[in-house]
Amino acid sequence: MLKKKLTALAVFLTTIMIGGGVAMAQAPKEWQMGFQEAHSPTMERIISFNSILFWICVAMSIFVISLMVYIIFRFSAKRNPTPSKTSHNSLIEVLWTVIPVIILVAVAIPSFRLLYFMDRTSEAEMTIKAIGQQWFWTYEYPDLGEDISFDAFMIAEDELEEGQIRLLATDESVVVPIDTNIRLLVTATDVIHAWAIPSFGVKVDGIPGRVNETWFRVDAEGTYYGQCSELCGKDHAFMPIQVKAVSKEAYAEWVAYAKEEYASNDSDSDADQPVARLASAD
Ligand SMILES: [Cu+2]
Repeated sequence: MLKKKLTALAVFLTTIMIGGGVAMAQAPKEWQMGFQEAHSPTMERIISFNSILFWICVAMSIFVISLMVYIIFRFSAKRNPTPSKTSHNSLIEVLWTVIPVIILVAVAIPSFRLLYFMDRTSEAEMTIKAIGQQWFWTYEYPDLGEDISFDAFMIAEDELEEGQIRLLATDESVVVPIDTNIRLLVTATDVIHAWAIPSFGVKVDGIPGRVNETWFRVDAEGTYYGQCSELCGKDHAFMPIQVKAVSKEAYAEWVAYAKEEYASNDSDSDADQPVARLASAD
């Protein structure tokens, strides 16, 4: 039994070390333009929908700017000393109403389709509950059946270790298996927070007294970072989210570890997660 526990711990620690160092991590980069890489179906669709919208914007901008340049040039006071008195043109007025309507409807259809796609999955294989608090996240794994629950605090700047990212690394990670449909439930205990991971295309408000739902399916092992995305008070910027996606085998090992470490935790686990770790100096 003890040997089994130790093996589980060793595998888990290896996973953590790999996850924290060499393995792929999705976080903001200096001078980054655009999105972080997509690693969940929702984000893949957001990025492809965004590129359609982008080219529609480019086409419209070119069209409008060319018209303006033409008008400024062709109808200047010098080239057009006696302006025409035209004030109505039914054909043009119908066109500049109908064409934008067609464009808006054409954009709305894929937009709503995506909205419903990200809303929920009918085939969730597991559930994670994220609870926003001032100012950290509590996670529960209700499927594991043993009241698995833990808090994740940001690691303060002066406690950062090699490979940990300032303002994004947390002391405990949300560990998930790859290639698994994960239902995410989000709520809060005090004020409104929002659980967000750019690479997953997830951004869901956690509202006291309500449970919001979304889902994600991670396609690659690695560490994914996000932040609370609803202004929630003075340490809003200091309650990041760190997700470690691991193979299904490593996840099974982690579950064994979690059942030992986090099951119905009350007093003892608070010892290594003091509130003092929060960035607040006051
Ligand atoms: Cu918050």
